[in-house]
Amino acid sequence: MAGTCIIGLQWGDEAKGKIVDLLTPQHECVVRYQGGANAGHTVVDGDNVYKLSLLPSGVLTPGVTCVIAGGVVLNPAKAIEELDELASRNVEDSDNLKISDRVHVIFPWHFAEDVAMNKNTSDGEDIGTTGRGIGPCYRDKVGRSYAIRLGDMYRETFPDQVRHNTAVKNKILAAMVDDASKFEPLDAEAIIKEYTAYAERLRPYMADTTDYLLDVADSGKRILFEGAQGALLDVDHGTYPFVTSSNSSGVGVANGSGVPSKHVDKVIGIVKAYTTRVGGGPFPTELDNEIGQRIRDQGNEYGTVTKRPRRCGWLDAVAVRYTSRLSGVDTVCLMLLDVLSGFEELKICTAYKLDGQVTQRFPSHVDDIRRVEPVYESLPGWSEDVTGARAMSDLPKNALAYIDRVSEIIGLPIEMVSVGPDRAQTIPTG
Ligand code: 2SA
Ligand code: MG
Repeated sequence: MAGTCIIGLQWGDEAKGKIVDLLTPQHECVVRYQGGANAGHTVVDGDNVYKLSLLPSGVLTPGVTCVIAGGVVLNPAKAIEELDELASRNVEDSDNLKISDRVHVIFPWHFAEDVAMNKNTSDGEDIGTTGRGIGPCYRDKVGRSYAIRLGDMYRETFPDQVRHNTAVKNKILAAMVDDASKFEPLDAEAIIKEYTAYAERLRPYMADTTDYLLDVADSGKRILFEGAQGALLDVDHGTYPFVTSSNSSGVGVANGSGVPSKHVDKVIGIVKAYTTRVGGGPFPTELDNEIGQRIRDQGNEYGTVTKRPRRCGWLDAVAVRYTSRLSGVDTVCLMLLDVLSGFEELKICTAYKLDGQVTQRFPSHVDDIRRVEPVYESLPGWSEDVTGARAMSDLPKNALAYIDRVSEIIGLPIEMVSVGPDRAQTIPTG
């Protein structure tokens, strides 16, 4: 047994990066295994704020090996940009990063397709993707015809692969844009030049990470699996089609990393004390009013990657119970509790009403999720600022009651409570 998983149980932005950062020193390596540069992990250490979208949050801890496993889609420019930024801040990196030769690489046509496809869902509502080429790259990976993996970029055949793909993608893109006369075709030779330079820069990091991780797991050393996005964005089990294109719930750990689940002995679910969502799609407890705006202001709820305002609402315990079961969660960290300070009344959604029936089931079809009416339980709020709390005994009585009730409703122990972005603002409950 060797693995701990950190999984977001909502629609992302649960502050997973903070918990990953906290637990990293107890692990031999930290692994990103799905998603790409659509994630936004903020780690705060004193006066230093690090915003990472692709590199594992563990790169901030010297002596820990960081792995970008095969299930990730790699934006090489972004990886290099983050490496350069860390180097300029004297954060140790180069010996400690391994990037799988199996990762699929995001090319310029993927960005262009992402923008064009976003507005063309069969559902009618925009997905509101991050525009980072994630969906198109995963689609090509599964489709197998126009995909290029990191390991391919060092082969003689690479330039011809790019020429072939560019020719086909230019036709597809011309057909997708509204005004074909304004379409500027992608230039294969320029892409070859740009990406060959990326490949050279990333060469020292490339490795067979599946083999490496299996060796680490077999030797019983500890691995931390860092989930990106949240379980409700899981392509198979989330609010499809308003999801990302990878398995962002706990079920994705084995397929993305290549490490079988028998090596995982602890799954930690990360839950915000309320709910947020960026992009389109149903959101039963959304507060499209002044309470939602107040949560957004108090929680600074804007996308790390795209700066988009996040939609805000009450804690949806039906959704969290579903995603915690799906992800095999053992314990929960309750994040951003401080954001709820100052509300007279707090609400938790304990059930849904659908077609007159009260249900605990999280519906599988997006139209049913759109139609559910949340059943709320009301709890008294607290007026005290809790950001200075360092022990459970420092928290107001109503905050403690809120934590207990959340734990009871979702049926899981809460292991840690976070009252602010700093490492020090994390309170173990036990
Ligand atoms: P994509 O780009 O194909 O993955 O978008 C598909 C949907 O997944 C959502 N998504 C996210 N939701 C929350 N946080 C994410 N990361 C960034 C952050 C988002 C940002 O940490 O703040 O900066 O806007 C993330 N990544 C993807 C996305 O909104 C679509 O609904
Ligand atoms: Mg985020």
